[in-house]
Amino acid sequence: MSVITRKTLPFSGQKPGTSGLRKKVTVFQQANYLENFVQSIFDSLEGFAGKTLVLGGDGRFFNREAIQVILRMASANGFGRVLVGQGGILSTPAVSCIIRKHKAFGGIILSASHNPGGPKDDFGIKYNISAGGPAPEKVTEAIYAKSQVISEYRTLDDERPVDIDRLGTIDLGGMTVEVIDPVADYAELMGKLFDFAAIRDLFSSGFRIRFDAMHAVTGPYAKTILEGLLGAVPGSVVHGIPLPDFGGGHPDPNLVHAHDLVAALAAPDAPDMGAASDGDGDRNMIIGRGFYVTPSDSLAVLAANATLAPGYAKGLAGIARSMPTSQAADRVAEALGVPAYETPTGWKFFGNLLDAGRATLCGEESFGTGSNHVREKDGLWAVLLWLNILAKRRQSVEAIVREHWTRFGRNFYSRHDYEGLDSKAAEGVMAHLRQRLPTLAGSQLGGHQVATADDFAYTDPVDGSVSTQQGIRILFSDGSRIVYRLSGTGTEGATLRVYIERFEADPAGHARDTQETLGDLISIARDVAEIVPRTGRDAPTVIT
Ligand code: G16
Repeated sequence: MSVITRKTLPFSGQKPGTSGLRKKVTVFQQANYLENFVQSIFDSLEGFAGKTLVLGGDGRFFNREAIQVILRMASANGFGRVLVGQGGILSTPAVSCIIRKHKAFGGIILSASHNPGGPKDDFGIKYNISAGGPAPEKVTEAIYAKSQVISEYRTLDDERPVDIDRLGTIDLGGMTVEVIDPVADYAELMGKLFDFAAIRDLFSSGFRIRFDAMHAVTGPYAKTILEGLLGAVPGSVVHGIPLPDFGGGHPDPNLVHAHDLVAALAAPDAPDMGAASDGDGDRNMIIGRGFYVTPSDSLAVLAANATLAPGYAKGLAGIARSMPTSQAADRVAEALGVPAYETPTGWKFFGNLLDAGRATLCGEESFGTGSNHVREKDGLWAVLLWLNILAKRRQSVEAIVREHWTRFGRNFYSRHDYEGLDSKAAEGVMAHLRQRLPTLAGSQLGGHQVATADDFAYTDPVDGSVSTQQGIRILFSDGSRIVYRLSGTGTEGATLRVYIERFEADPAGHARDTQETLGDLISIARDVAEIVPRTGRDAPTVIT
């Protein structure tokens, strides 16, 4: 077996988005497409000779083929060892956990997260650094720059596939391939953070959960931890077998795509808690009996109660949220007397705050919550922290959230997505808003006073790096907000996201319907951005 160099030509558009490079499977299947990107990753890194790489994915279509290509290229480029999940399976938070525990140089995750999978759907690839988190912008920019000038890549001449289904160690051209149990390291870490004995008691007292793994990567993790280690009744984990096309579903845990779960929690015999996770296991949705918890509220509740879990008993150093996420968590930070951070969308922006010990909990409106235990958001972690809190408080999910609102006030919040827009039209909406910014501040919009309006820019407090054009914000003097940004994770056309928020301190107003409460701001948001005339859409495709 020997190393060979193959000639290639650059592909345009190998630019990582919010979370890695995501494209249609058919794009990745073009000769040299994956190889070019992988070589561009390796060419952007220094000092990995003889070191360890972690490799795995969410099991979607093309996962296995991509793993074989990357193993050969990792060997040819000089890595000493690759830890690969059995069957090619590793959830995104598990990769982060394994990189940290085994002090690996970095990791490659194969996933397009919550996007559908299958021959005609999406695939993705992402590089994570030695701290366990997504590569920061300067690395992803370097990868892109390399991809635009690449002329050759290194691989092995022997293309016989490595057996990734049997646990153990194999030599591949002088590099060690270690096929590992995808769940073990992660489950061990969860056992250190949470009071498993208290959660076992909760389940043995008759508490029931329905965890919908959506035929994505979390199935094996949830089965081992919830049913195996914690004693949830067998069958609590549904759609638990990872499938290459996610069973034809859309592995996005929200009210639209996890409709089965929503219906089960609304039924007369509903379990006490429902939860779902996405394609690669980093997102989560939490529901009580007939009661949906918004991701922003979930972050705030978890932060306010985190000390009930042993891993957080000493308190939080700070709480970070992405800019479009509701300000509910800021109120908790204020009450706890710890700093609140507002970062651009994308988990990578939390990495420095976590590494520097400035933030302990982080969260995003896009169904992501996590902590300093790894450097990715973590779906099952959020479920376990909720279970730990429920085990200690012995109240329903709904009662805990309602008490939270009574104490902190309620941030009514909703996100309206316009998916599959013509890219030019979507960019036109953003350009129009940017042009209007100077005249918005101080103006009245439908009876609401605009305090400020800007295009969000972020200066990282740890390394001073600056990220601009991170979303248009209209901030009203009563604390309400409208935020607009274009999704950075789609693979077809453009998706415009509009985030609407209004604060209500008075408990008498907390029971109101969210869309109704936000009604006037929703109309303002549509009109200011000229969404209907510019996109031809008179309603969003998804409302969460
Ligand atoms: C990714 C990032 C998240 C981010 C989300 C936003 O999530 O990891 O940090 O909040 O994208 O997506 P968009 O740009 O479409 O609004 P994931 O779960 O897709 O990796």
